[in-house]
Amino acid sequence: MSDKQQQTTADETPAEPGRRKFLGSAAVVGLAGAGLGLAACNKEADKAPAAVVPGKDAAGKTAVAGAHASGEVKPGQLDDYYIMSSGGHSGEVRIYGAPSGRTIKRIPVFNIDPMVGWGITNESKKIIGVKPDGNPKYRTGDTHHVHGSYTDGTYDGKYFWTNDKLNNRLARIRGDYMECDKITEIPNVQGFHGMFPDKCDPLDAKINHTTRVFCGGEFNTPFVTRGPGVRDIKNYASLATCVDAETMEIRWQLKLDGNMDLCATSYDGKLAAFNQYNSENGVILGDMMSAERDGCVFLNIERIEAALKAGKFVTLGDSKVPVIDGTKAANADPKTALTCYVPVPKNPHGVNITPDGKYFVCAGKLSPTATVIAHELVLKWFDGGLKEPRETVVAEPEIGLGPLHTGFDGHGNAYTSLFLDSQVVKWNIDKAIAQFKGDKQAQVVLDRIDVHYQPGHGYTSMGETREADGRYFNSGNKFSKDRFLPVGPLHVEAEQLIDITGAKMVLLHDHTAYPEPHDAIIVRRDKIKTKQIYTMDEFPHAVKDANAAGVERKGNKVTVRLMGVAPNFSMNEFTVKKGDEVTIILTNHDKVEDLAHGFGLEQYDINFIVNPQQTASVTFKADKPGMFWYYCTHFCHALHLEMRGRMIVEA
Ligand code: CUK
Ligand code: CUA
Ligand code: CA
Repeated sequence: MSDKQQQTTADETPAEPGRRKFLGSAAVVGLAGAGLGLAACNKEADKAPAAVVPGKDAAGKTAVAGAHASGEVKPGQLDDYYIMSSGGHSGEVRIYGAPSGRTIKRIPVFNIDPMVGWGITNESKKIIGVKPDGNPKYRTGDTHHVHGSYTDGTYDGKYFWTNDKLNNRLARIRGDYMECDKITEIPNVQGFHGMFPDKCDPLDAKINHTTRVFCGGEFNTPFVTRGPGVRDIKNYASLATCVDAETMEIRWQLKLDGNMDLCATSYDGKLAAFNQYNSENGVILGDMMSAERDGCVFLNIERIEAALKAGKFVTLGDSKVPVIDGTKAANADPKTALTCYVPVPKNPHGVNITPDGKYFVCAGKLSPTATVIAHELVLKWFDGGLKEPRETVVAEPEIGLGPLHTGFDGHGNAYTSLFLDSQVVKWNIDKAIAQFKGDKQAQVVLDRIDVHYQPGHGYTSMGETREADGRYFNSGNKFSKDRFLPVGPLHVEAEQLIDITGAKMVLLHDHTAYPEPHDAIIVRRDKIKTKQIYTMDEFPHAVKDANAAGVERKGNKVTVRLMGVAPNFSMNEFTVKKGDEVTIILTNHDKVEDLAHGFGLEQYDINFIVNPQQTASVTFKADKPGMFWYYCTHFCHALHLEMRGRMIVEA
């Protein structure tokens, strides 16, 4: 960060007179703070990064400003972290490296991707679902959140999930191949937005890993599906959905007052929290903003599961999913309530839990505050030990304008994105609690940094786990004007990586993201163990050898079994008849890492790849007579261009 920028931060203080003051004090703290200050960071940055265990410094201690502290990853060096990022209305999930910001992978999920053949191959269509005409049931999606599976309160690298706000689906990505393996459509909801896996099972102390994924319905939706009733908002409600992490089947839905936006789960498995901005149940903006307070609703998982077991549910329309009543009216008695509605200021956005599991932080959006709710007090309310849900609030500091999402460093500090201020604010949770109790001297806000511009999500390295390490905060900014070369009307998004190891935040670099990511997680690289080569046996239809390869006809159904070995397909030519339904099955026999083959079929709109030892297939109608080249689309060999053959379609 330049001094000029520092200066700008300090000078732009119209909204908050105290800002100038604390910045002055923060500088002192920075100098006094055990070598963690700005100067120390910069010194580290000048050194060539040493080879270290991710998250540790060279001596094996938890890294402060260790390898790659400057944000530079030199050629040939690997990043320390994976950023698993949503792709917004591109419908995909992306993987970036941190600290470099390099894009390492794009994982097609709800979109169609010709590069890998997602939505084109039979295997991917089976996951997406198809219409009667054989085309994918949906072509588009809108991913906002990516969260990983947990064991012992930290990532186990097994699965990652993402939501589709547009067509209301939950998708799972396998951590070993980093590919989508299951998609579940959620009935009865619209605007499936917040999503979070649980971290252990409150019903079984032995289960310390993720078994459920909670999904929020942001838009209030009619409970009647036909007739004039669909206009009457009295029929509207929102549902939270619980999906089984392993089978990806829906376990239950819970009817709630207001709506559900983002989600966070407790480390003990007992609670799932959703912030609500539309407690008014409005359908126009003015109505949604009319109340001074909305809420953060807590789900008592143990009691909901018990209600399910006791058969206390209904079903809706054609759906067989059990719907349990979690509305306020039905849950007035805390001792039996399934839900606790905690009032928080105006249209909150975002709820996050601290790495020690003690507090939920719900940001204000239209209020300049963040509300801190104590986990143990929510449980106390459920035990009948508190009069009002609001008594669970232990702090509500003013932190800046348009607070949205909060990350944590594992040292008691929170980092909240301020959309309107175009800043990230660092504040201390214990100090906020002290201030709430009446300590007027408590210095809650510790630092601010300008970001460019208007941040949405921000998240810290390992910040959603017990292993939050306080190294990086990535700010996902929604606007990037003047930050990159102009490329016409559509602007790329500006992601900014911030070093949070010191008392003051330091901007390391900007990197770009194709529109438009929302949430992401930063996962230490040792948590993820991928496989670079498939096993041929994973594919029951693999074309294993020359005996299995060839053309098989059954009536007008023709199956063409091909093997790919660089730089050859096992057949240079095959013949079918016009009107045949042709299935092409291609197995990549190369075992070399990074050696993929592609299959493009001229004028038939077919395009997919097979990674080493993978099998994929496509089915199409041979409706055009003539000769059509098929060729390898993925550069595999010096003779890659020669890797091709002819499909003859006889009239
Ligand atoms: S939401 Cu986009 S910035 Cu969909 Cu998580 Cu807050
Ligand atoms: Cu095979 Cu290019
Ligand atoms: Ca509201």
